[in-house]
Amino acid sequence: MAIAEDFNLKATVKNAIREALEEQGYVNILIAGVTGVGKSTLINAIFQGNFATTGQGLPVTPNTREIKKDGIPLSVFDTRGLEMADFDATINEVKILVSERAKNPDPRKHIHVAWICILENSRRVQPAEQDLCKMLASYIPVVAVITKIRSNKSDQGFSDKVKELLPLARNVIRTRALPEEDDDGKIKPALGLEELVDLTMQLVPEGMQRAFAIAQKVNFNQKMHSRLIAALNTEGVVEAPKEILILLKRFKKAYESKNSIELSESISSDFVGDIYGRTKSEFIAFMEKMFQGFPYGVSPHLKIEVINISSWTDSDFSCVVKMEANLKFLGLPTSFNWDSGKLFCKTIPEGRESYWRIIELRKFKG
Ligand SMILES: Nc1nc2c(ncn2[C@@H]2O[C@H](COP(=O)(O)OP(=O)(O)O)[C@@H](O)[C@H]2O)c(=O)[nH]1
Ligand SMILES: [Mg+2]
Repeated sequence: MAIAEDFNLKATVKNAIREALEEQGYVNILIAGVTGVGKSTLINAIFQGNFATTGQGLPVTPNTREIKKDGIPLSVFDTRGLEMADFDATINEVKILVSERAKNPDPRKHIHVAWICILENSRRVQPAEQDLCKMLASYIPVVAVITKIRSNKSDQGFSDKVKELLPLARNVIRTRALPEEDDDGKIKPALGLEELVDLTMQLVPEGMQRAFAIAQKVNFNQKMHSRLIAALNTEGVVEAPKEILILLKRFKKAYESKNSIELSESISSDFVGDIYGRTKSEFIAFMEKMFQGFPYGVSPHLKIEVINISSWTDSDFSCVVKMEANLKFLGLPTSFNWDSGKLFCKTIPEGRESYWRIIELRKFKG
């Protein structure tokens, strides 16, 4: 038997994703705060790949290191030195860094957002933090991040105090980067990370949002992902009778949602074919294998075109179709394109509700 079209899906998809990634943007985040406030821990809790613990980063100023990692479209500029007596010098270094970068014609080089971290336990906002916030806010959005919060109730007016003392910060987010065990052995979960990610997402420029979505790990499977996927939308070009239209739309929908069970409902149990399977179970197995070959974040799009109708009765609708699939990765079009060529497709009404199903699918010769 010949299940044809055994194209090298994995390699092709990988290539297409790599190309798409090149257009995804790049995010630069500045994170500042006194030593021990929890910057590195926060970075690791929010970003992919143990971000802060791998490598020292490159010093870009005496008190700022740039941390980045292969394959992640993010740089974190980790600034310390706010606790030093001459914090003015640190703030000036950062000012030069941010303002010079802002002049770069490539927006991927700009610093896009800053987090200023303040320890909840300190109950104080230092003059260094106030000066830094004021300076940064004239260039980029600033978020005040309260770190190592003890509980939801432990704030006791501290957030308001931070808001008052850092009036230019866009918001104050309370966080706990590490889950903790309390005295009774109960685990207290990390807190505020999603909120910080959501707010930051809104603050980074649109062209960098996808990069940020990829770099962070807190919210990948939830809102961000669906937001990106929601942007996808292609309608197949179909001209056929209503029943066939419904069938092809169901087929398309099942294919696009990588749902082999739904797909199976569009296929007659008496299916015969010579291209993706000889029988229904072979056909479904082929599709299943293909769906599994699509990595996470990849969504297939199927365009079905009815080229020619050869039979149109109450019990048989036969036509020549062409299917074209392409893949999007996190909403980005990739160069992946697959064309079925001309296929002969026979459909019949089946079952009690006379629901039309595909009973034959062959390479069209002619
Ligand atoms: N309990 C608790 N400890 C934390 C939290 N965040 C950081 N730490 C601890 O605080 C210490 C300093 O954190 P680190 O991230 O190195 O601070 P940095 O100097 O600002 O980078 C480390 O021992 C962390 O484990 C947190 O949310 N809860
Ligand atoms: Mg650190």
